[in-house]
Amino acid sequence: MKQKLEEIRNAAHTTLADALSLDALEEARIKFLGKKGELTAVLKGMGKLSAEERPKIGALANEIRSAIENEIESKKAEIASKLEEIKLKAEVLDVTMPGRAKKTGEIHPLTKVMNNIKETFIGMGFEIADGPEVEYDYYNFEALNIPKNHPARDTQDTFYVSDNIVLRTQTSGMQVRVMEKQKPPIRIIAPGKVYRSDAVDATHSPVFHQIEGLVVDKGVTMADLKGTLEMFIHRLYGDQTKVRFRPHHFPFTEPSAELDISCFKCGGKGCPVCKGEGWIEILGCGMVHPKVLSNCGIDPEIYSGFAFGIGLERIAMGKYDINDLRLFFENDLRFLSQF
Ligand code: 2U9
Repeated sequence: MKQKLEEIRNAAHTTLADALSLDALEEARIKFLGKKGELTAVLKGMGKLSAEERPKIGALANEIRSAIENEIESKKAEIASKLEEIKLKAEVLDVTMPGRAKKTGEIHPLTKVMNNIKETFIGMGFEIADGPEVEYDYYNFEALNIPKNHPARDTQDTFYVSDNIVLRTQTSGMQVRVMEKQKPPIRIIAPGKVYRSDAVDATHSPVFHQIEGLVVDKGVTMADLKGTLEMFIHRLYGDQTKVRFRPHHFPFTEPSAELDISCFKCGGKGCPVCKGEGWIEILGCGMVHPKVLSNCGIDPEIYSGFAFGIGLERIAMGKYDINDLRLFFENDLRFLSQF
């Protein structure tokens, strides 16, 4: 038994000397000192020893146990200090290294133009109306005087979620909702994404942005429409910009017009930007159709109003001299970081 104990002492010493990690130390402790360990197994057999031998072997076993325990403890300290050393080396900070600049995003050019237009109208007393992009056919078409068989449904062909739910083709539905709830005076702009079933090319995208405006009150006339939009254009393009209204047709306004501005590049002389015309089309507008007012619960005999619609991409393309609409949506940082 004495020999067995000495063998355990030697085996434990060799194992511990080779141990390189705290896990290996724990494994060794279980192997030699654990409940089912080798030393314990020897101690369990001590009953068979003579009364003379038992205390001697007992003393030797205790000595070996504490020798192994001490060796484990000192090895533990050694490994821990090595680990600490490795950790410190890995964490060495070179304070002379140049810092890494954090890249922050830019505000998207469309958002910039959108904010600019919003601020201009807020400055004129308009409020912002926000609403759903997934809209009932009724709010997107019917209430706006565009029944099921109307040709305007072709030019505003959209994505149908179901028979009576569409992705909105214009933000007008929001304005219908405001009129249903709120009595005039109403002065709102409805900005946001709109959708049309168009193939992608340099001037078309199935998703684009609009800002529509609506003013309804007693005695609102075409003169209010012209004055408001002229002031808006002057804020956006400068006071030198000339404005003209060309007759047009929209189902939801009567009379309707398109607003052109004198070319911001050549001042009206004619150049490639205005295709030699001297004028650039900016937005559509008109007096709200009496039928649309009554659809929304507003008496057209008492109230009148004007409305307008601005395509944001067209404005941003003109402002930043961009010739391909797709650039707005590709998220190429080389493009986006220019604004
Ligand atoms: C209500 C009544 C009338 C909104 C209007 C336009 C004219 C217009 C186009 C601009 C470029 C659409 O994005 S675009 O293709 N819009 O020309 N929009 S009047 O008229 C309304 C809106 C709401 C209740």
